[in-house]
Amino acid sequence: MEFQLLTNSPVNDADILILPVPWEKTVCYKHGTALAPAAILEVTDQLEYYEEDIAWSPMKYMQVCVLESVAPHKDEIQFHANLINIVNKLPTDNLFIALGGEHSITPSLIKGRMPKNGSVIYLDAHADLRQSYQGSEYSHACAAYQILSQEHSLIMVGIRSVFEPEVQYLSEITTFMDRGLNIEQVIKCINELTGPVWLTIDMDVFDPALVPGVGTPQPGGINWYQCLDILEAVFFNKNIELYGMDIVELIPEPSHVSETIAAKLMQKAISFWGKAKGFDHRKQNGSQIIMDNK
Ligand SMILES: [Mn+2]
Repeated sequence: MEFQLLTNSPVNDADILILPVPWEKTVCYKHGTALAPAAILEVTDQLEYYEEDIAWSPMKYMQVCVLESVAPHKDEIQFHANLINIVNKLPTDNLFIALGGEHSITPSLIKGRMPKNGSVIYLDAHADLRQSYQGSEYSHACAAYQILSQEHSLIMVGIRSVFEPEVQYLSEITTFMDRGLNIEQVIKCINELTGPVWLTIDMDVFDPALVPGVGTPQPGGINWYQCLDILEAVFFNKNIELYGMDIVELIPEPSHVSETIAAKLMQKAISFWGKAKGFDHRKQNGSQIIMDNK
């Protein structure tokens, strides 16, 4: 698979690593998230190379590699062990973006890639703080609890569906409930972060009128520009080290709007990261140039 139909660079040369993780095991309502990585990458073909917010063409300056998809496994414990092992061996001097699959992949991605005592910015409609769900502690409903168990702190944004016993945890972590969300306060909180950071975006954080293609939709939700404001705050904070991000819980749908939003979100992340790292002042040796010279 490719990003914007660009030839994949060797893993060690790539500035951007994209890992498809089509894992779907514990979803409880609508199915299809295993199809999301391929659907998101397919619609990247419809995006312009030029990114209008920063006003540059990031792929003229950066090389991209879409890695081989992580294979599913009938045993979920084995699957997560494989996933941790795969991401642990990848080079770290890059922007790492995993495409889910369900939200249960996030704790394993973090475990394989980020040192302890980091901060995880968690955009989601649901609190995901159950200790186990339907017999599995690897359920997508437990992802945030697993992250807490790994000794990371959480900043949760967009929450609007909570199981009563989760309330106790929510009160102990930084939580921005969806109703009355003050995006300036979220940005202030992100600006104050230091050290290791991970960004996880459950696509159900968006208004389902905007992104209907999710497994467990909830009314309310953030809009496109609020999400971009959060993204900018993360990528332009020079006091953090971003170990990676993931986009999860998308289900491709007939209009392709949901997967287009996920694809453009990925492009914005690449653009903001590249700009913050000063790639726009480097030699033009990116995937787009390599392709044009072929
Ligand atoms: Mn979630």
